[in-house]
Amino acid sequence: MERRSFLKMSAAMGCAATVTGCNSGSSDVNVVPPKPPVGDEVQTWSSCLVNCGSNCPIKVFSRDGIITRIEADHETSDEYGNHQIRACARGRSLRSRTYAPDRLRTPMKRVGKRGEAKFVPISWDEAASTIASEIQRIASSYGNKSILKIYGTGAYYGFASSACFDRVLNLNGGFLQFYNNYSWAQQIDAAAATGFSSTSGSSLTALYDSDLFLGIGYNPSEMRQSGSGEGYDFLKALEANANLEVIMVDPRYTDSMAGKESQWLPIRPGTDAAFAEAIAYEMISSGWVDTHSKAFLDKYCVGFDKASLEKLVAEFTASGDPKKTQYLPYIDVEDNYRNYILGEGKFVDNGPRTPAWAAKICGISEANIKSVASKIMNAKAPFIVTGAAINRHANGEQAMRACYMLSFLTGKVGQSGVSNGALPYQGSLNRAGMSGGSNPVKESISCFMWSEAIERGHEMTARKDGLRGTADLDTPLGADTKAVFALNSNILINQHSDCNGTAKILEDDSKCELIVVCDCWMTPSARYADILLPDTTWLESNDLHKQRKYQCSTYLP
Ligand SMILES: Nc1nc2c(c(=O)[nH]1)N[C@H]1C(S)=C(S)[C@@H](COP(=O)(O)OP(=O)(O)OC[C@H]3O[C@@H](n4cnc5c(=O)[nH]c(N)nc54)[C@H](O)[C@@H]3O)O[C@H]1N2
Ligand SMILES: Nc1nc2c(c(=O)[nH]1)N[C@H]1C(S)=C(S)[C@@H](COP(=O)(O)OP(=O)(O)OC[C@H]3O[C@@H](n4cnc5c(=O)[nH]c(N)nc54)[C@H](O)[C@@H]3O)O[C@H]1N2
Ligand SMILES: [Mo]
Repeated sequence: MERRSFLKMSAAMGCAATVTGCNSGSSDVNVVPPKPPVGDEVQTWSSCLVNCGSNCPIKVFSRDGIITRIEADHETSDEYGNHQIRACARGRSLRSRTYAPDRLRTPMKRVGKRGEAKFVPISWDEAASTIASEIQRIASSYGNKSILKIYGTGAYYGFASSACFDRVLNLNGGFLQFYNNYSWAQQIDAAAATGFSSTSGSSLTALYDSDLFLGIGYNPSEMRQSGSGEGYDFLKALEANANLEVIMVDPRYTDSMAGKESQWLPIRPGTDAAFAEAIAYEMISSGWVDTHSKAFLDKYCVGFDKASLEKLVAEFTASGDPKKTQYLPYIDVEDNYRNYILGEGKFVDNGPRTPAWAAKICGISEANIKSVASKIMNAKAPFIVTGAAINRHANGEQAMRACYMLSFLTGKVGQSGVSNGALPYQGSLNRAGMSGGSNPVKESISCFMWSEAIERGHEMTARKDGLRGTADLDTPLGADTKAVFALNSNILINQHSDCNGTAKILEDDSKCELIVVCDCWMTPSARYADILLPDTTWLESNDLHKQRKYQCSTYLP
């Protein structure tokens, strides 16, 4: 009901009441319509499902099906460890989000050129039958590998969630899948190459026993803000350990600092590898590694120096195991970390990774780099974390690996108060959902390759393009992407790289012939839809979620 008509109606009702009052006792009294009873306010539990991943529990109050207010959790007496899982501003504003006036309300189809955002409303029946006939046409003309559902993190529930559309597309013979994610792709591979998983660092409670924290692009107070996130755990650890020295390396001065840091080192974005390598140079060239951590490196690591690689070659050769001997031709004992950092052997032309060399690249002074290096060497229990921002740059994999090395160079990984360099454990509520069925198409492309797949999907292979699920590395996929489903995703234009280049690819509707977008709002990506579907938000849909008592127990460190 619009506010104006509401006011008119209440004015009319007020008048009626007055008239009734005047006529009380007369026989006309019953002509006044009875007021509809106002329902009681009821409270239900839901959770905030924005993709910080914390999934905070939320109390939703409503009356007659209309949300009246939102409250965050305050069910416990709030000792840390059994604390209230208070949502951040995003969780608390879910009522405004749900009732936002710019919500999409009806299915629409494109009438202008692709990207012009000229749409007309259509019925759900027309939307459904158009999508049905288009995916059948495209599958039979180009094959099911030409249909792709791209990455999207706006909703993990309900209509746009994987399950519903996966099911439809699977029943149509399947669709090309993607692997990996925009958040962590490079760091996942960098961590695997270093020997662990990218989110398997020590829990933040280990900070209680540490004397030095080095956060490189680490910002839990902004990325995991609520009571269930590491922002709070980080704060509590700093409170509990007053002796902890906190050094933050970030181009921005962030909420994770805000006076809590001992030192902020602003760095040029994308240059962390140079910073880390110069620290490694200090640790190795000073002889500190030889005296303090060489035994650890010899025992647990491979590739630090020539001797460790020679040992590996001898071991592989002696084993006679083809699974190992197949790698022998690729092992170059000169190609080792120590040579690389010191600029020796085959790396003479690179030169040594000195602080003077790095300072010019990363913008942190030589003196500050040397000081961080000596703090790491002198710390009893250094806790080093490299945040995922470092991986979201060109060559992010190598930058992550460079930073991860610092923890191993200390030789203290595994000791109390020390971490391995990876992100601390991130707790979150498990969400239940229905199954999308099984997909007959087994090939998958990297989540980032979808715009390439529109241009030259037919020639992509495992060897050249990282295609997965094919037996032969050189077998081409054989299909360009002809249909794209962007569900709860703003990746088409906003969140991918090279927006203008991507827009050009999408504008040509002879390349990708069908774009379906499902969102709650008109976004840059939604403008490129052929069929645009409005979605409910999660407070408007029924789903399976756990009760608070179960949710909270999953968060506790
Ligand atoms: N330039 C740049 N690009 C980036 C990043 C960056 O830092 N900088 N970060 C990368 C990372 S880590 C990620 S995870 C991705 C995120 O990229 P996306 O996965 O695209 O995430 P969002 O843009 O948060 O949300 C996607 C869409 O979901 C919609 N949405 C919200 N609620 C609902 C709902 O209930 N139903 C439906 N159907 N839609 C809904 C939103 O309106 C939004 O358009 O971006 C990546 N791209
Ligand atoms: N409030 C909020 N929280 C979120 C999200 C959100 O959209 N809003 N998105 C969620 C998602 S999907 C993800 S993947 C995570 C991402 O969370 P993070 O991976 O932590 O990503 P960012 O917040 O982009 O970056 C972390 C910090 O790194 C800094 N930084 C950026 N580039 C560099 C660099 O080159 N070097 C160094 N040293 N620092 C750098 C940034 O200034 C920032 O303070 O956050 C999640 N949480
Ligand atoms: Mo992300």
